[in-house]
Amino acid sequence: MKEILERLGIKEINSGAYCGEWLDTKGKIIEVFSPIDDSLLAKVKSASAEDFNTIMHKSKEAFKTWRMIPAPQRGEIVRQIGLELRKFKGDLGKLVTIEMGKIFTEGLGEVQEMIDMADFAVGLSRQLYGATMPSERPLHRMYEQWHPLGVIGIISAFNFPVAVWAWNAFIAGVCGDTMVWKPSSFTPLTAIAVTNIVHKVVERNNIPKAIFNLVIGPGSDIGEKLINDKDILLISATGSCQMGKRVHQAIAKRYGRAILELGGNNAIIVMEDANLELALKAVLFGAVGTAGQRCTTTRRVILHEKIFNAFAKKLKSAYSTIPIGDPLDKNILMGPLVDQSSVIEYQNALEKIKIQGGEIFYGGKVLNENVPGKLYVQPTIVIARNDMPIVQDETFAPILYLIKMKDINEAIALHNDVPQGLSSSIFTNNLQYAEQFLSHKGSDCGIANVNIGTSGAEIGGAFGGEKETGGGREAGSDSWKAYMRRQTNTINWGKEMPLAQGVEFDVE
Ligand code: UN1
Repeated sequence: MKEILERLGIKEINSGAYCGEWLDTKGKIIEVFSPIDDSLLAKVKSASAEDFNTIMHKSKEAFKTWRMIPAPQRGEIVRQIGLELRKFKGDLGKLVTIEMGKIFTEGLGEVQEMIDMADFAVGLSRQLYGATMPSERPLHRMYEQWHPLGVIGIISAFNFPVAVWAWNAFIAGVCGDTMVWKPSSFTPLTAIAVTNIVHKVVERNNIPKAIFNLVIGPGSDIGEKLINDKDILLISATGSCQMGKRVHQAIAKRYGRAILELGGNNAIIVMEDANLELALKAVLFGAVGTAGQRCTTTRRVILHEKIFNAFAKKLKSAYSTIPIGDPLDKNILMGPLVDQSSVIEYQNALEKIKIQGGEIFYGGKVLNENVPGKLYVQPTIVIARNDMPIVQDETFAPILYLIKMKDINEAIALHNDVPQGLSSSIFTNNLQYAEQFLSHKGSDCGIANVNIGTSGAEIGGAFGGEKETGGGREAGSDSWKAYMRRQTNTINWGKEMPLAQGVEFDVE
């Protein structure tokens, strides 16, 4: 453990501000504890207002040079970061597990997601295409080009402490932006480790140093500065719907741009003809994986009445065999929640479930035996109705609601009847059901799958969702466009001055 921290450059007390160099920060000390056993991992001296200003200043200066470096050369820097990440995959994956509690295979998967993102961004650095469109005027050429935007802000959550940064940072990097990253206060060490890896690459290349910057501090202080700074032209924020609303309002006030990736209330519909074994596997990973702390976690299973009892029974018996404990142990499938407030949220949700008429079908207890710490809970199955207020909310814990339906129309109606719209899926072998689910009158989510679960999306697609999920898209496809400034250019290479739409304005 000590060696891992050392290899990743984590000291006993770490600076919480980086802009090409680590600043001698002046803010409050954050103590970082492992949710596994409550042990103290290290301390971070958070950034002060002055440190934040230094970062902003350097970041804006760096942008002036970085934007003029050809995109494929910017891609080369991201390629080198990807190579370094490959070297540190084991250590960084382990630190993810130690700092936020997901099981080690998921910690490794998260670093792999960063590596995949780096590869994607390197290719993208040669494909920032703009379109050419026919001008309606003779001897005119019209086209669009994409310019770097400026300094962008990245606010990431504890549950994907490094991958979500990579989604944003590698795309923004090849797009020619510089950036300021504010990680969750639960997971500053992985952010410092990643920044140390980036630093190696920045140091050995002849590029401005303050491209991939980091600022650590409380949301109420540093977070507020970030979202209100008019020089940050885009904020990409991941977190709860409440946080997103605050961020969005602050950004709207100053005409900034936002990519919001907020809460989900993801459901799997299981039709009467579905392969139940397949559906069971997907529900288990979706609901129990990462201890229910993904934005893509499966929170509702909408079951056809004909298979409701059979599926619920199978699920219950699978839940009873899930090994819970130290997430570094490879036999364990579910680790702890991230902190005490999450455990309290889990307990409060269970109280509300009872009051609102839900039936706790399995689980519902905080574990205090045979686990190494205080943050372990039982994954929980609840038989519920979709319109219960608690079901409409995202509780960031492993609580799964089973909801009964009688046909595909009711299934889709229930599915869409929540405020959030991130990820969704249907299990069926019936082509008509599947296509209806994917059609304009089907799932209203940003992600809709057939015969695979709601979580664990690949980076190649655009990631994000609708309604209170915030509408942003990150990672693959053409998500990069939000990180750039589109410019439409029309060039007259003739000797006349014709006007568009046939307007005549000739002075005699
Ligand atoms: C998140 O929980 O914020 O699709 C992101 C998934 C992961 C990303 C989740 N690739 O579950």
